Amino acid sequence: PPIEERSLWEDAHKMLAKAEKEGIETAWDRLLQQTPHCTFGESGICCRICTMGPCRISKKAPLGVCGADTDVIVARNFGRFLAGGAAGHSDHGRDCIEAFHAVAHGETEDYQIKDEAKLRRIAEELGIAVEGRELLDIARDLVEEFWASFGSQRSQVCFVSRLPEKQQETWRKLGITPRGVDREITEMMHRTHMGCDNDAANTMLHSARMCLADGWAGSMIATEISDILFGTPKPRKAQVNLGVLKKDHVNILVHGHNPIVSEKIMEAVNDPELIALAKEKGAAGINLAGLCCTGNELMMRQGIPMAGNHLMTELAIITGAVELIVVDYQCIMPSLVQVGNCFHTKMITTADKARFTGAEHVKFEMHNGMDQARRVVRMAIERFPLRDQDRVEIPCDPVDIVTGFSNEALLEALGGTLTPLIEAIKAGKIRGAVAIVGCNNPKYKHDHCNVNLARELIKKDILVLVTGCVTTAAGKAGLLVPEAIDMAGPGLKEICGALGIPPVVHMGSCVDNARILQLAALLANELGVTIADLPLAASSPEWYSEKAATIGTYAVASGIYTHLGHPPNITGSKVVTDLALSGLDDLVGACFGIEPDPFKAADLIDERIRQKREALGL
Ligand code: BF8
Ligand code: SF4
Repeated sequence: PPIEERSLWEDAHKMLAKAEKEGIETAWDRLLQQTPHCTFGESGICCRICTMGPCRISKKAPLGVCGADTDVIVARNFGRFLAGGAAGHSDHGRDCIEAFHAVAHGETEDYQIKDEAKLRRIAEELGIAVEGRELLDIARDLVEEFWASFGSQRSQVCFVSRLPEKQQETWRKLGITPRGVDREITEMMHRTHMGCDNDAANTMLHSARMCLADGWAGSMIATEISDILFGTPKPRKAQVNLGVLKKDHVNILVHGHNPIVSEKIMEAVNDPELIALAKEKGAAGINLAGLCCTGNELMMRQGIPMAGNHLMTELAIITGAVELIVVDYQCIMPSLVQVGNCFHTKMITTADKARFTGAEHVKFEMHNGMDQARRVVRMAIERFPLRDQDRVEIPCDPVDIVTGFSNEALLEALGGTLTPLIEAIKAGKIRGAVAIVGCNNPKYKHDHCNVNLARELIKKDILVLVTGCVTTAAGKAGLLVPEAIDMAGPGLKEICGALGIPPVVHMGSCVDNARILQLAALLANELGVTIADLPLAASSPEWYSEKAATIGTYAVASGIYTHLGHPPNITGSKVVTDLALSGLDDLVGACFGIEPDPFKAADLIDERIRQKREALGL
């Protein structure tokens, strides 16, 4: 498509034009080369699970060599797809426990406990004695509790206790109460080996269980520990888009997911010695900006600006103003190495589990995080004299946003209890809430669906919560500031206006969707119902990743109707598709809905919220 049709944004248009002029390839070019996509893969009916195959299902050949039919093949492929997502989030959570463990056992001076009150509160919630005990004693017990949620074989993961009893009962009856994170993921790999779970519906139920382990443990533990170690987010101002890069500064981008690396880079950037070195090299200072989810983590807690979301990552380098990009893991396009090579931009990897050929590896460990961060920042400064200022183009001015709405901050804005929110919902001033989450995908006009869905929903007096890459979209559209209430319906405008919050509320990164699960559970407990009874929904309009599908599945399994812009690769199976689009509704009280058009999607979600309100007698 022409450049204007590839993205909603001016900064993207300008960088795409620059890429074209300078002959730099981007995801959009490669999508064209890959189109049309293989229809067997797209509908999920290609099986590569054993070497009697690969098998692909057609009219002529309706069964694989082993006899597996299209339903079994689709369910197995989808189960493994979801396992990838659950493993990604949860292994991020595991790294957070590693850091927390090192702090609790005095093995590092590079990380500390920033939110003592939250540590005590969560320990108490999980039944750990806190009265009269040393902080690190409590921390060590909490670490063990978290490890147990990964390694446990028989007991449920820790935060299932946050759910209403009635909902826990539903899960027990269905056999989907998640045990240890690692057990559920391993079992999925076992079930989908040739000759094991050959019943599509049964595989799907285990998918639900495994994704719940991610939502209510892997991701939730990641969020809670990140708050304990780096501070629980509070509302604060920040800025978004490529305009946050500075022509006269050393520009460093952090990309990936885990704040354990990016928080240290942020500290190093503020080191007076390194700032002096940058000035020696001719720069006015050092500028740090985020990309994707680690950008969300830094923005939520520290107000560090956000350069862009998933499809902006290549384009950020194309400004020519980036000295260095430092990454940990997930959603990092390997092409960034090549795009960086078109400029003076250096790419640094930090995790042994995510190395990129052509990038330099600076391994971050618990005991050396600060030293390594300084080393990386020094490397960035050394690159500054190599920059060709004639090729630099910073395409726009930044847009202001307000971020930092953890549940703790939301409760504070509400005056300490959920009552004002519940009253507003009962009165129909806020008709419901929708979490718009997830990614970009070059198959869509970048951010068109993310932004327009949010705009349509707030017009209908529906509060919107955003995380992940939708955050940057909403921010660029001017939706993350209190003044955005002028775009909202009258009820939402009144309530958000009185509270001084935006109608679209930023709740964090993708693992922070756990905050939304917790909020849903708090509301359900307060009202004496289950999450499935609430006027809530979720949406991932432009999703691309395994993790996004896992989030969607744990949302549905938790009772939250979830809209997706396009289906996963499951359409080759009627059993799996029907379960996803309606069957799950009978089991867990929610299902998926598919609609690529954001305006129609808003109506679909609105109708669901209307039904939920009606069932509650509202
Ligand atoms: O975990 S929203 S493109 S960056 S997968 Fe990735 Fe999607 Fe962005 Fe964060 Ni989430
Ligand atoms: Fe073919 Fe069955 Fe092997 Fe899959 S598991 S590749 S369907 S023989």
